[in-house]
Amino acid sequence: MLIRSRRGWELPESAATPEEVFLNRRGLLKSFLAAPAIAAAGSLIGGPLLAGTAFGQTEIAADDPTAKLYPMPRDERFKLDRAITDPSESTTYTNYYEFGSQKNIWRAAQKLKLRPWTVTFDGMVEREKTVDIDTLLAQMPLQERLYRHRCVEAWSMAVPWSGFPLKALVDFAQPLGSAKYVVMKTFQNPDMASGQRQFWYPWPYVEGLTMAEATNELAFMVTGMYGKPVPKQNGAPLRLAVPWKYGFKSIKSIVSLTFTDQRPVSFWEKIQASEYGFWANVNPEVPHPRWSQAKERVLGTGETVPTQLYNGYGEFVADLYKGLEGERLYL
Ligand SMILES: Nc1nc2c(c(=O)[nH]1)N[C@H]1C(S)=C(S)[C@@H](COP(=O)(O)O)O[C@H]1N2
Ligand SMILES: [Mo]
Repeated sequence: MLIRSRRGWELPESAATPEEVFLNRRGLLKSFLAAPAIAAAGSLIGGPLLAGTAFGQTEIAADDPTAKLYPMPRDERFKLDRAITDPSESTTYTNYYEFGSQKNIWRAAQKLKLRPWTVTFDGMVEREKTVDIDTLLAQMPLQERLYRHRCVEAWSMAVPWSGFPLKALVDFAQPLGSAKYVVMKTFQNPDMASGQRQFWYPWPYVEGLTMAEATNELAFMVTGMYGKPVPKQNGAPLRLAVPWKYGFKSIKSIVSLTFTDQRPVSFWEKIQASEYGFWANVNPEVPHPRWSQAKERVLGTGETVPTQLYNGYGEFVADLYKGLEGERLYL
C-alpha cells in the first residue's frame, strides 16, 4: 500500500517505512491512510471494540442466508492478551489477492457470490463427496473463539471468529489412514475475481496442513467474525484460521479439501519458496529473508509489540513439531 510499484505482500509496511515514522503510527495513519474507508476508521484508532460504533464493512451480505446461526456460544479456552481489533480496521485492511494486491480490496470482494457454494472432499477418503455449505454447517459444532492473527508482513489483529474445529470437518470427510496431508483450495473464477486475471500468479490459492496439524484443537474453520457471518473480503463463506502460523496459511473461501500422502506446494511457496515455506510457524527469532519478524504492528492501535513463538500458542501446538527440527519450521 505504501509502495505502489511493488506488491504489498512482498514488502511489509515496517520495511517500507523509516523506523521513526513507523513507530509514530498516529502521524503515519494521517499521512498514508488515503483510502476513504480506512481514513474514516482513523477516528477509532486507539480504542478497543467500541459498542455502538459503525460495524466496519461487515454488513451481512444479501446473499448470505446464515445470519440466523449467529451469535455462536464462545469457547472460553482461548484467551486474548490484547483488545479485540476494531472491525472497521480488520474488515477494510485485508489480504485477498483474488480481488487485488492492495489492502483496500474490500469493495472489489463484494463481487464474491456466496450461493450456491459447495465443498468437495476427495483424494484419500472413504468416499468422495460434494456437500452444500448450508447442509454442512447444520452438522458442525458451531462456536466462537477469540484468536490472534499474525501476517508475515508484520501486522497483527485479534478477532472473534465463529465456526467449528477443522477436526470436525476431517471426521466428516472420513480420510483413509494413509492420508498424511489435507490440501485446501480457494475458488477459481476470473470473471468474478479480477485478481485471478493476473495470470502470473499460480491460481487457485492452495494451502495445506499435516493431518496432525489439521486435527489439532487450535485449527479452526471460520464462517463468521464479530458474531455475524464473515464478510466476503475476510474469506466468506468458509476460511481457515491457524493462528500459530503466518496469516497466508489461513486460506479464504474454500471449495475443496483433498487428502493425500504428498506434501502440497502452496500458492506463496510456488511464487517464492525461499521466503514462504510449507510450515510457516510464527517465530520472532527467524527473520523473513527481507525483514525482521521480531515485532508486529497491532492493527488499529498505533502500537508495535513483540511477536511470540507460535504467536503465543505454543501450549497447544509445540508438541506437533517434536522430532521435526531438521525441517524449515518457521519459514
Ligand atoms: N484465498 C486467499 N486466502 C488468503 C489470502 C489470499 O490472498 N487469498 N491472503 C492470506 C493472508 S497473507 C493473510 S494475512 C490472511 C488475511 O486475512 P484477513 O484479510 O481476513 O485479515 O488471509 C490469507 N488467506
Ligand atoms: Mo498475510
